[in-house]
Amino acid sequence: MPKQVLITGGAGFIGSNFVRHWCQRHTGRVVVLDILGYAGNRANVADLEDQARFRLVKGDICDRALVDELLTTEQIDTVIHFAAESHVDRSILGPAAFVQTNVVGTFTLLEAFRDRWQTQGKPHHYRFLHISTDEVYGSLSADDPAFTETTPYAPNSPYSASKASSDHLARAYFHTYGMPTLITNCSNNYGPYQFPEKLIPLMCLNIMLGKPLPVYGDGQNVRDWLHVSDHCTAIEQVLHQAEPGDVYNIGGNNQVKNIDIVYQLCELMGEMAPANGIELPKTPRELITFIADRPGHDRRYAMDISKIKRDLGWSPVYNFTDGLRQTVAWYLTHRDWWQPLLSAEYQGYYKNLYGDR
Ligand code: NAD
Ligand code: TDX
Repeated sequence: MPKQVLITGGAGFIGSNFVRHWCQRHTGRVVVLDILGYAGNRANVADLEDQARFRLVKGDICDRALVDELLTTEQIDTVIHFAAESHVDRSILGPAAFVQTNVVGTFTLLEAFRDRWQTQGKPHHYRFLHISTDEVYGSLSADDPAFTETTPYAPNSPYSASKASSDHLARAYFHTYGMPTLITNCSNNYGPYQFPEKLIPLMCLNIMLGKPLPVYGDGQNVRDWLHVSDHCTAIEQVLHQAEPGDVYNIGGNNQVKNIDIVYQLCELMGEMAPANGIELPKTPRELITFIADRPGHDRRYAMDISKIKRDLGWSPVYNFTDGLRQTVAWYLTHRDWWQPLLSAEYQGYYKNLYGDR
């Protein structure tokens, strides 16, 4: 029997990539619940809207009545929960929204799902997959081993603290009620449709626009980068193969320093922009600007992915250089997607975040 899925946050970056991935491989109802705020964009799923089995609902995961109604009328048996406030810098400026959506919103979904699962007689095939992050484990120094599923939580930003709280709730619903929750903790994603507040798309756009490339601190912070398509296959496998209550780390085995990514993007843009008929206003490397560090900036993340490899047979397939090249090509050829995000509607948002730079 095909799964009837509710995908929260499905018009954001990873969610929309996942919805497309899922629709190409599975039949059954697909309902997306997204508030369509600054990071949620109807255009991200526009190509799916003509499918009768697909429905995009604009709404808040904190709205219990709406969530109840969707779970019931759409006969949902599987929730894949991406919806979140996702940007660390914004969580430093305004943590309240992170507690509301990431903690209260996740709690609302868990309660609504528990109600439905219980009234339906606790069917064995029901699943609640909570999508989380490597940031809940805190920061590594250069020589520390990578995070495993048993590394103690040590979140350092309001974002990661709110994600950690929601992970604990998802875990508790399995242990207390036996509800079939699953948790995945993934490293930094990159790829098409990422909102240009995050490192890679921000640098791509600023190179095209001739604006400074703001690098925090000394640029030596390390992230473990994974192509969003690899994240989608991991989530799909966890959903199909994992046991209720399982937790899986997902990552790219691909640790890169921020400054090295910026250098690579400068090089790729310099090479690929002219081939796409785009004249860059300035030499990309000259735009690199070191700025004051992000408060509480985690130094290094790295994921140990041996558990998901061993149990589920999942491994990332993208090579970082190819993935970055594909991503740069996407931003070069999708000005119609990102140009509206620079409009007056968003100007206040960027100004709050980056001042006048
Ligand atoms: P995103 O900001 O692009 O997307 C989040 C989506 O959630 C947006 O479409 C937004 O409109 C929606 N949303 C926000 N508040 C909502 C609310 N109250 N009700 C309904 N919808 C709401 O973020 P993303 O990068 O796609 O991240 C998706 C998930 O993956 C998040 O849970 C994030 O913590 C997690 N994650 C992200 C990364 C990464 O590198 N981007 C890595 C690991 C985990
Ligand atoms: O302008 C910038 N300059 C800069 O040096 C930005 C936006 C970022 N950076 C640095 C900060 C980080 O060390 O680049 C690194 C990556 O930054 P982000 O893209 O903001 O990602 P990060 O803070 O690592 O968090 C991301 O990965 C884990 C996602 O935003 C989270 O949602 C996810 O959970």
